[in-house]
Amino acid sequence: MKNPTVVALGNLELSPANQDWLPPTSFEKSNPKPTICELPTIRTDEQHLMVDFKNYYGYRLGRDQSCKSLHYAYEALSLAISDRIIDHWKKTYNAYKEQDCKRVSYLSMEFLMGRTLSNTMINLGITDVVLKAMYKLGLDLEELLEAEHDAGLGNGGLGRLATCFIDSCATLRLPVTGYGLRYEYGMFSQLIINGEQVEAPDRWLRDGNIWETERFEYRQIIKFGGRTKYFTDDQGVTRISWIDTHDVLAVPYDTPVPGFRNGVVNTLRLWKAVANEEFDFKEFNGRDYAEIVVEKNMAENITMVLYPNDASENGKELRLKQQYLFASATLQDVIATWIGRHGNDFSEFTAKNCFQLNDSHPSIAVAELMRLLIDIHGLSWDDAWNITQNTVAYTNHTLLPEALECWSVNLFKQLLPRLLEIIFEINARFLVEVSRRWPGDTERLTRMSLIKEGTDQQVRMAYLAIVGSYSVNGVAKLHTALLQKGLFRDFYEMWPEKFNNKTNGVTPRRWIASCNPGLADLITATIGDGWLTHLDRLKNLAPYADDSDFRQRWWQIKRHAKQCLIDYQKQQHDIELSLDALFDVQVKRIHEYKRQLLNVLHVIHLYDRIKRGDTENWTNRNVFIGGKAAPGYIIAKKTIKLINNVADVINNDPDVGDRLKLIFLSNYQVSAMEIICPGTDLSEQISTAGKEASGTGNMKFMMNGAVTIGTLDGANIEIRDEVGPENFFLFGMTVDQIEAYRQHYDPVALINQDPDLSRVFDLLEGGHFNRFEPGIFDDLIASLKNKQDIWMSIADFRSYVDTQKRVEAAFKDTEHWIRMSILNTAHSGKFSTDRTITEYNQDIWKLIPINLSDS
Ligand code: 26Q
Repeated sequence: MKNPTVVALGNLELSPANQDWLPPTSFEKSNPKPTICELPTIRTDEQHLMVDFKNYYGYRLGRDQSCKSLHYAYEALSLAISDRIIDHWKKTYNAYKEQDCKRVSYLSMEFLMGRTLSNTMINLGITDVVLKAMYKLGLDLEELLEAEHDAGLGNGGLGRLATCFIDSCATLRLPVTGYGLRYEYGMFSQLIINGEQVEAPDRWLRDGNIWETERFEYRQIIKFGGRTKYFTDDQGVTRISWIDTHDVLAVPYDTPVPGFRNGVVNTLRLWKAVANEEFDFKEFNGRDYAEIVVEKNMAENITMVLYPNDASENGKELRLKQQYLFASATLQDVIATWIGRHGNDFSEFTAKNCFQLNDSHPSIAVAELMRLLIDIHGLSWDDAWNITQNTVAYTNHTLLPEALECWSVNLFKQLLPRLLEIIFEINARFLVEVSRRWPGDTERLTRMSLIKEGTDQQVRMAYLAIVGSYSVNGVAKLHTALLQKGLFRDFYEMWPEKFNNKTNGVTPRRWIASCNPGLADLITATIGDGWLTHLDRLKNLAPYADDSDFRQRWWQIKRHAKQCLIDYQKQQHDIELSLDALFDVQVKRIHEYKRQLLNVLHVIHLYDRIKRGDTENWTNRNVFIGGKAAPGYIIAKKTIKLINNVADVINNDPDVGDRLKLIFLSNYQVSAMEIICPGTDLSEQISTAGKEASGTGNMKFMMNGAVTIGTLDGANIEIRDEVGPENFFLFGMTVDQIEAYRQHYDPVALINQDPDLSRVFDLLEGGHFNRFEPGIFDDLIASLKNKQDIWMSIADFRSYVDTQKRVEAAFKDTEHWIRMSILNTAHSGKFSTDRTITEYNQDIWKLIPINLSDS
């Protein structure tokens, strides 16, 4: 029996498993329908907003005019606005519950949210009224928005994609809950000291986080360590229990996810690790009480920090603990809700649930779901496997083999002994299936085994995800094709029907409406406001590319955004930038495959031309490069140092002037991109073909009217298909050419043959950019000249430089450039996450959009 009082109080479902935790209450007996649960309607006009703001500011936060920090004004406004979501949040939750609809749990170790306030106002459709209310209070809304700290719970593309996805799911009225981890420290802040990256901790929660609600009542117990014990139950069945464990609590923090003006508010649920204070007194065993309390609190370290690697695995024990706590807490939460409604009957579980795994990071969920169904809920292996294999779906985000996570079997045995047993059993049964299909093919068995043999046996987490799921998708057409041909070839041969493509997207609410309001207003004034949820309607802008009035307005908006970017970089550098120059931008994580070095080689080449007086028909250019390097990635950190040293020389050379500037944008993060992408003319997407799975920055730039210079890689290919080759600057080798060329790649010969490139290397090797730091770039230079260099920057140099020349000529013809800019926006409709999510739903999830009026 459910407890109606509690249901009424929180409007949230409680599973029987959770009911032990409830505080004693007398509401139910005394007042079966307590009126405290009937919320008064809150009006969102200027007057009410102002009153609520003042109440929060003065009473709840206890501030007055003497307070110098804008943070509290930001908080007061956010509290007033979050009050306007709560009722919808409960209604959405109740609708899902009452309609007992199929649901998706989106499992992502990262949610790179950035700021929340502006986006929330846009989705609620209240930006104008808030602006006026704040104005009447003598406050500048812009300044309040700036006071919000970024929630940087992610490394880059994958984490940001998760956040765009949940925005689109709510907008499309789909019952999708985001599940993640609530790291105490998000992505580090990047300081640049003497040209080098220095990492500073990001305590994003220091000033509190008004958007989240702790829900201790839904905490879950997570086991670590211990051993397994076999026993016979009262039905005579052999069962297994996992005992002598060290337990940790996972406590959820919920954040509302409002859809775009549709009354739907979904949930993002992030888990925090907390010490289990229920001491087993035997554990004291004569030990010091304080010592034990401290030891117990070590549990909280599990969610202390986001790992800042975005491309290679590092095998740290704490990371495996994070993955398991995350997967286990999430699955237990979903199963508890299930049992609350359906009891122990799992026959419909698959029809009503899907777990979408954002990369293989949470793929331990495959084994954990098996454990929960078999050990805890008493299902047979076959029934549990049938449920697992038809409920889990996996998205891959990388083609780099070194980024595929593997865990040492020994570590697994020690930390998660029961899970390892299950993985071995899954593998044994899977290999039987493979050998039936390909008898005698032992090499294939070795290749496909979930366990990589060797002195230190390893569990291949991506393979576990593939074997345990019914759908495997890549994130751009090329990426999916390459997975099928390369990394996952054997699995594709075995299960072609599992594989599918879902090209990434970005949400136009944040990446146009919120970050570029001037552009959004012009678009709406021209084609109406339907584009915000039907982005393909942007194509109706295309005819306006021929309208000179429209072009002028378009250019004014672009120049205004460029000025904002100039002002933004002024906070970091004391450099004067020309507004008329071409704004050439590459912002993304620093990685060899993304080839920031190729960009630098081009900048040095331009500098060399200026110094030689080769400046006829010159186009002035401001080159911006920004991004963080994984702290242990030496070459990436050196690349940052090189960019800063080259910038120092160029920006201080009086011969150069406005012709060329190089700016390293430090601490690149979501809120920075919101300023950068509207102010960009040229988007640099220059990865080695076949290495960038998709890219999503490329889509943000395109939507905001930047033209791309790019290789045929990831989603660049689809961007070019949409906008047409005449509005895209293509360069470089294709995947096939790169692979064929690898065998006889000779970068030194290429340098010697090309006078431009030779001069660039003369400058680099002559120490022109490290006069007082001899030898510091030797390793970078050596990596570029190495025949084995897999990123092959030198192979694409000539083509890149020639294409940049075409860019310069195109930019000189301003009217032509504006046309290209308009057409890029006009043809960016495909890259809305509304389209991506619609495809996930049609092909993988099969959810029915919720109808709130039915409840
Ligand atoms: C692995 C092991 C240990 C610690 C951390 C990690 C780790 C963490 C994050 C590995 C990878 C990531 C993130 C990867 C990522 O962001 N990939 C990008 O995903 C985007 C969205 O699909 C694509 O557009 C990019 O092309 C892809 O690089």
